[in-house]
Amino acid sequence: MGTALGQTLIVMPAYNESQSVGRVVSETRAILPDITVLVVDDGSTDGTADAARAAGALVATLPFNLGVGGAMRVGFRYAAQHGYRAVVQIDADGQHDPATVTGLLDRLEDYDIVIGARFAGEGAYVMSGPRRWASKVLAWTISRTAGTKLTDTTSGFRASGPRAIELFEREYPAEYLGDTIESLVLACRAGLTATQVPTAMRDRSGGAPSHSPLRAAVYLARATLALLFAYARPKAVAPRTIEATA
Ligand SMILES: Nc1nc2c(ncn2[C@@H]2O[C@H](COP(=O)(O)OP(=O)(O)O)[C@@H](O)[C@H]2O)c(=O)[nH]1
Ligand SMILES: [Mg+2]
Repeated sequence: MGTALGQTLIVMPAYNESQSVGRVVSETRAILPDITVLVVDDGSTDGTADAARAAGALVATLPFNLGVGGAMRVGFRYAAQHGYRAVVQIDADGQHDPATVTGLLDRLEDYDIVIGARFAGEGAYVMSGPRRWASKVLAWTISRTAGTKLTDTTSGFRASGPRAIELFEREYPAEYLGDTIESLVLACRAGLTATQVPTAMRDRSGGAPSHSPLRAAVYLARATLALLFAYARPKAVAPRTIEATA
């Protein structure tokens, strides 16, 4: 048994996802009874907040666009203040299957962070070109830091347990790509543990991806830089709960 659904907060970063967010919230709530869904509407201009609310989500509306990392920080802060034991990040475009959330929660028994990894054998999701190579380099480097094999460090489908919530509500990287790569490095260097479970990736159910082909082309350079910055930063102070158990 993993963390109870009643103690789990789903955090859905959303930027102009009015075409899909309602459906994704409804599906998530139908599959996971008792779950609370917090949509962080990041300065959308298309009615994302109303669609999310109509489907039964709590909505935090940011006055202007902060990016996924800034939105996730809001989610972690909310979770910490309201005593949630787990945060699961799910994209608002329908690519992450809520049916696999319980599989992530089960692994939180033994790890602080559980990544829903896209190319660990499930589904047919393929990356191509520089994005694929960047992912391989990053996965290899971060696996060394984490002390375990992680193959998909840029996945936005993740579960975080109590120690990770405590760290991330204080410090969560908000710069481009930091929300996935740098947050993992930050956590592992602070002594938290991470693992992955294979998950299938579905197609977007509407709207447009935020990564254009051009953005994907500069991915390698920026991701490598992001990683260098992550290692250049001083180590984060371990959360209190770690000290208590040490
Ligand atoms: N809060 C916030 N969410 C964003 C932003 N850009 C994208 N997202 C959300 O992040 C999730 C993943 O974005 P997406 O464009 O699908 O990225 P991809 O799946 O990696 O191609 C979706 O739920 C988006 O709505 C942003 O600037 N702010
Ligand atoms: Mg997507």
